[in-house]
Order: sequence, then C-alpha cells, then structure tokens
Amino acid sequence: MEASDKVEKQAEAGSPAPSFPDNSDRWCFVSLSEEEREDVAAALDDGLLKQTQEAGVPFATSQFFDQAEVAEGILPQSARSALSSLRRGTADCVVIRGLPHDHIKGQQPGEEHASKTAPPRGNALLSSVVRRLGFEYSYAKEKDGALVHDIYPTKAGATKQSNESWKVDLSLHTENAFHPIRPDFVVLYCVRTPEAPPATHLAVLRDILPRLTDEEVATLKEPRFTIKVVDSFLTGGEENARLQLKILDGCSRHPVVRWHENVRGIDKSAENAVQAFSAAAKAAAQAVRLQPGDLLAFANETCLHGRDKFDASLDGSDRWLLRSYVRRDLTPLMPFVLSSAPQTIRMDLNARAVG
Ligand SMILES: O=C(O)CCC(=O)C(=O)O
Ligand SMILES: [Fe+2]
Repeated sequence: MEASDKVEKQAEAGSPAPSFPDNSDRWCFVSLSEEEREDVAAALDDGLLKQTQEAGVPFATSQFFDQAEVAEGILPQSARSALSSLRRGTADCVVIRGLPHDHIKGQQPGEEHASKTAPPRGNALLSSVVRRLGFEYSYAKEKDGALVHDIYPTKAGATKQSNESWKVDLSLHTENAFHPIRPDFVVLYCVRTPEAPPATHLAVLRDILPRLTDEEVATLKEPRFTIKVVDSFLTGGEENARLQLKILDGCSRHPVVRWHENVRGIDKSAENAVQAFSAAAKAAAQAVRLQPGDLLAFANETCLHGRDKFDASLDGSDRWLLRSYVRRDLTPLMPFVLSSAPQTIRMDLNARAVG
C-alpha cells in the first residue's frame, strides 16, 4: 500500500518538497483484510485470551506479556515483517490498521469501580507487538508503574502538555525526553475514538534534518540546551528543574533526537536553532487518525509524535488508547529496579536509585 494512501499530508508542509530525500521507506503501513482480521480475532478469543483467563493471568503483567509472546497466529505476516523492520532500525514508524478491537462503552478507563474492564483484545495485541520489539517496562512515577497505560482525556490534564490533554494540541515530542532511560519504542493501540478522531502527528528525524542548515544541525549537536523535567519526577520538591541536553546525537548513518517544546537554548544562537528545529519538525510531520483496532509503533529516538486537540465529554465515552514503553534490553534498568518489580524504574533527578 502506498504511504500516501494511508497518511494525510499536513496542510502546506507535509508533502516533501522535491529537493528533500524520499524517506517513505522509513514508514511501514499495514492494513489487515477482513479475513485476516477474523483470523486474528479467532486466535485471540479462542487461544491467548481463553488460556490466560482460564489460568488466571491478569492483563498488563509480565506473565501476560510472556503468554502473548509465545501465542500462535496473533499477528499476520505483513505486521510481523513491518515490526521486524522497526526493530532492525530500517524503519522508524509502523502503522497497523484494522486489527480486531473491543467494544467498551460507558467506562472511563482510569476509574476504579467494580465493573472496570480492561480491553482484552487490546491488551493481547499490544502485548504481542511489544514482545516483537523487546520488553515492556515502566516508571514508578508514571501511571503508578503500570506496564500498560490507559491514555484518555481528563479534567485535570485538559490544557497540559500531557497525554491527558484534549483542549489543546499536544505538541511534537519524543517520549520522556528529559529522562536518562527512555523507551526505544512506544506502542499505542486505539480502543475508542470520537466520531471526529484527532490526528496523531509523526515526524521522522530523517525528514526533519534536510530542512535545517548545516550550522543549525551542528549547534543542535552541542550540549547548549536545557529541558524541563515533568512535575511527577520532581521527588525532592525541586522547582522548575531543568536538565542539560543535546537535541541531536548519534552518527550520520543513525542520527537520534530528544525533543520537547519546553527545550530552551542557553544563548541566542542555540535558541535560534531550537526555533528552526521546531519549525522543521512541524513541516516534516505527517498525520494518522487512529481508529479502534489501529496500532502505532515508533522508534522514540528517530521519530517525534504529537496529537491534535479533540472533543471530550468525560462521561466514559471518550477517546482511549493503550500504551506501552519498550526497551530492546532491560539490563540498563537493573540498578534502578526492585526485585519485586524488576521492570519499573525508580530513579531520582540525579539518576540515583530510589526505593
Ligand atoms: O494521543 C496520542 O495520539 C499520543 C499521545 C502521546 O503523546 C503519548 O501517549 O505518548
Ligand atoms: Fe507521547
């Protein structure tokens, strides 16, 4: 399937000007046929989900991920092949359309009430995709250390630059850019969306770099920037903590990025480079409107993401995504985890382990 069939180009800017390289091979688009969707639904409902339910394995646990990894017939070949490209590093972003989904209405995902139901198919598919890319992990400070995050609009988060926002656009960013240990991959699965689904925006670094001058790129590689630490990480009551960072790193064959709109330059030319990078990222971004059963997986050091504002009623019918963070290798986490929760990072601002 042609990339242009599946991605809306952003007004005026999304379509690469002829002088920019064609990076469409960095994107993988997979769309399931009706038959494939039915096969996957049967493999989930009669296989993995039945077995795990009978064995009493709860969703969002390592045991459930283990079962999802070895279950047969969950993902079609086209999806497995796309995820393999992402894992290998030859693609930055995978969009899988038309997976089976759950029909859950009248439930605000975060609400702790008796009838709370986690989406079974969503959990199974997310877990299966995660284990094709690596291993799930979490942060004690983020969503209480959950290995699967419910992403939904909230009253408190309405206007924040947070996954809970809905009254404002969530601007382009890399996930947990401030943190010393960041996800290699982020996986998002859409459970529910409003009638007018918001666009999730993705910008691959290879499309951003050609829009910058050599001088700007050189500046962005220097440690002349600071990034704000998210409030939940300020365990010691530090105010407005900022950490030093380089926006660009890596080598010419594999450039990598850390980015958030709160990044600031420490002097005028660094600040100009921030503005140039922000404009180039917006110009390079492409939009995907996730529908129930659509899944997005991207490499967090080579791909930025964001999302438009959207309507929410906060009545249990709003947009709902499942999200997991993935590392290829969990061993760098080991100094910062407890044996009782070996996939959950507990670290303070100075990168020291905290109980
Ligand atoms: O809602 C979306 O489409 C993406 C939100 C986001 O940035 C995230 O969950 O990390
Ligand atoms: Fe994000």
